[in-house]
Amino acid sequence: MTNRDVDAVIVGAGFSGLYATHRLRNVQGLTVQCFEAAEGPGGVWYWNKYPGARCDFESIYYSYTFDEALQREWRWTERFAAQPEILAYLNHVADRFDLRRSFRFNTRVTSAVWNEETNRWTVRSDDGSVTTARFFINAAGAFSVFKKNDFPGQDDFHGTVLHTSQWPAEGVDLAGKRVAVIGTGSTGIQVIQTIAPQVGELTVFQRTPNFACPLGNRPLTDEDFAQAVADFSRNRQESRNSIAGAPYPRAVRSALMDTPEERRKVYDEFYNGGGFRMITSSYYDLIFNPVANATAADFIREQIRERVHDPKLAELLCPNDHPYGVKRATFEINYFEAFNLPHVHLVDARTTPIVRITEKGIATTDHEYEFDVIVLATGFDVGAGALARMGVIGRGGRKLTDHWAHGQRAYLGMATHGFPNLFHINGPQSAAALFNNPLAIEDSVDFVGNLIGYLDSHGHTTAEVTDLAEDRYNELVREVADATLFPTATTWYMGDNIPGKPRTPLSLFTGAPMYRAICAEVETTGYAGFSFDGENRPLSSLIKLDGSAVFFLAGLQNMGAKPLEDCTLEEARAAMESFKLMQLPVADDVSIVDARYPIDGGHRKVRLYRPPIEGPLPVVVFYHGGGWIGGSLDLYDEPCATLARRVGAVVVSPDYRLAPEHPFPAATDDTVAAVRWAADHITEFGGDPERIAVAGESAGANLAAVVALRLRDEGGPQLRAQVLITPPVDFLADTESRRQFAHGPIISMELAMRMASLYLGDPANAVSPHASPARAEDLSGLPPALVVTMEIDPTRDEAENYAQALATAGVPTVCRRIDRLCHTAFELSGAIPRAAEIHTAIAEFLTPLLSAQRAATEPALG
Ligand code: N01
Repeated sequence: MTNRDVDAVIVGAGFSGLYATHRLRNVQGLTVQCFEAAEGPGGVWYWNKYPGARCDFESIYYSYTFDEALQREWRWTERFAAQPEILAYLNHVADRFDLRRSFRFNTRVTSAVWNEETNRWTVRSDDGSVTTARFFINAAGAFSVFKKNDFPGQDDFHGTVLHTSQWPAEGVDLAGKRVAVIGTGSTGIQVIQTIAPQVGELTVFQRTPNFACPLGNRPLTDEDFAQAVADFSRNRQESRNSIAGAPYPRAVRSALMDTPEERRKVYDEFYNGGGFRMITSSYYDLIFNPVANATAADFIREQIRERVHDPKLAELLCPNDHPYGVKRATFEINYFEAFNLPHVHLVDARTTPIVRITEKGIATTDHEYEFDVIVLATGFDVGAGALARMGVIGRGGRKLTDHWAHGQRAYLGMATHGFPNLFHINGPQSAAALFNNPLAIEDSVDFVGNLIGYLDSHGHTTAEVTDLAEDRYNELVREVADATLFPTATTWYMGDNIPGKPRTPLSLFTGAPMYRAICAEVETTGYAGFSFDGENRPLSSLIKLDGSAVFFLAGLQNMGAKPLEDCTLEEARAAMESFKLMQLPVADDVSIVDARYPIDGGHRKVRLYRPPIEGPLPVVVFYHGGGWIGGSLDLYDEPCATLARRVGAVVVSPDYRLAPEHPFPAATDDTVAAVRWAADHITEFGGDPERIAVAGESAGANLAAVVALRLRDEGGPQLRAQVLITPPVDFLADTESRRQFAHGPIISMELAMRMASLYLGDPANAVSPHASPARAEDLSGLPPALVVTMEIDPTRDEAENYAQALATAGVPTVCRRIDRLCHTAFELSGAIPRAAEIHTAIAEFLTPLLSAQRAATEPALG
């Protein structure tokens, strides 16, 4: 066999390998050598020829989008195509784009070694050839290694044992036979429902019952197809912006917002709607809120009980040890009805586990069953199992298997530290598990293709993810998983369906739009997290961000929430209020009363929060955020009640006039008036007027800083302290953080500027110290300050500069930067658990300053 030197070696001829070959060879003009162990193209769709194998994503979505003509010319015959049709499609693609000539079929890669002298991969294959290449592309897929049989005794069996992914191409005659199926995942369900009517006796060994929902398959009519063709470009666009990568209706409500009757209607519609709609389109909180999830789980169990005649059997088929959706959603066609057939039996392999395969069949802990055929539908060593078996050795002689000894990890699911110029397509920790695979594959290949283009156009030789980036991304994947219910079950999603395999989430569980946004940010920041010829690029914002915040932002994207920049004033106000849904419950031992404070001859509302503590308490007057144009007392109920408990203070939260209806300086007049009212009236509410601090978040923090200035200059009352959480303090600031986080998250500079201009009215007001306190000539004599900043926030640097200026002016100042959090984390306590760190910082700062002892020994500062 001739040895070759090429630009790229590609392994695999499934959806990934075929598109990678087209993109790198036909579009980018690289030379490629591709390997495939099978005799032809198809990947999983080549190997999985078991009876009933079928895609559970609609085929008009589960297909390539890179070529308009291809989309139009391939006429799918069913809504959910069966394996032979998908295999035919992939063969058609191979021919249409002339891909076969780049492949060596029936050939396995046996080793791939990085040569540090030549900066090339040396790839050996079992046909004896040696190929050298700049790039090594792992397109072997996540499901190419099937799970090793757990059961001893397979060789003793006198009948046939078949794994579903090794099904003979010529088929197996099961008519009249005694057949066992082990496993009731996506595959087992398809096999069982398909062979049940054909076989003599069917015995299903079920360890974990499944929340299977109807697939909803039917022939694709000419009308359906014409419609699909007409909608292709819109659908593809919409798909990439939707959680699962298909244009399904978006879930925009919590399951807990609806009555049981309303929920039933929703579940009825989506249960019967087919495909992934039940999980992606009904309610947005099924995947992270156990109470919401239980409503869907109950509904599905009810359907099972209605469909299976024998109540005991129905109960056995009802999943009850994991939430709905945390194991990969499964779909069925009359699966449950199969168990109504007299020759179909169910063995509960959890209470009576399988012990071994015997000469005659299968022995469990209480019985030996006799069979002619045993079908193993026991799943796969999911992830980059195939690559791990290829003897991959990277820089410094490091084996990939050693690198992954504690779990498979890959930056963006595409790159591994220590393995330069090796790229995975939909590798471990990509978002592919919840993302329409052909689209995910196109995105991943395009990213790699662009990265190779970037390398070449910038004269670089190698690209490798940095150690830091790989670690941080792995941590992000774990943090996102922890924000969901996925870790509550043992699954291939969590990497632990194989005994002994380390538990690592194998997917980023954000849904497609956030994963795509992360990749886009990496790309537009010059491949953040990569190292080019040893020169490291820093991490990008979304990768640094706490996983719970990323998951929250992903939720907004999945719902199709309008970016605040695109909202009208009313929409922006409503969007801000909706954050209330993302808060912990308000502490119920904090008493809340409303009162009124006078301003300009009228009155405004003020809300007081008192914790269950005896005696006159210190007072914190807290100003809510909302960009001076929105926010409300209601929105800040939870942060204020928590603050009251954590500090042991009466928290006074005044309403103030908002822009643009009431531009600057209306809000500052109101906030000053509110403190004065508190000083005069707080004893009526159990507060101590001698111990008052002001605090605020975001725009409210700006107002708190201004209040401190004005009270100093306008005759008090004296304040004990000021707490400024993410304060914008200079409308004209030109800082690194404003540039670095110009696009957010949450607050972009475009939005900040728009809100600022509504608030300021006349732009000349920007220089007033009552709008931009950082511009005050003298900061001395102000009360002690706590400035809390978030690492990933455009206001970070101006706030930290202000803290520095306060300290320079002699004001006792503490500046706390909370790493990896973003603007507005303070009011997202339910979504971002680390918001509690802000309260901790405030309590640590305020408790000594507001203590009664301090009042007895020294006068309040200020
Ligand atoms: O594998 P699985 P799969 N004793 O791991 C059971 C894709 N797919 O081949 O849950 C007894 O999901 C195991 O039980 P438990 C899809 O992504 C797609 O079905 O571990 N039972 C489980 O019931 C899917 O997720 C399509 O307790 C044992 C089953 O075997 C992925 O492939 C179609 C056992 C394995 O389920 C894998 O699905 C088919 C033991 N020792 C598959 N070991 C499409 O439609 C395992 N089990 C696109």
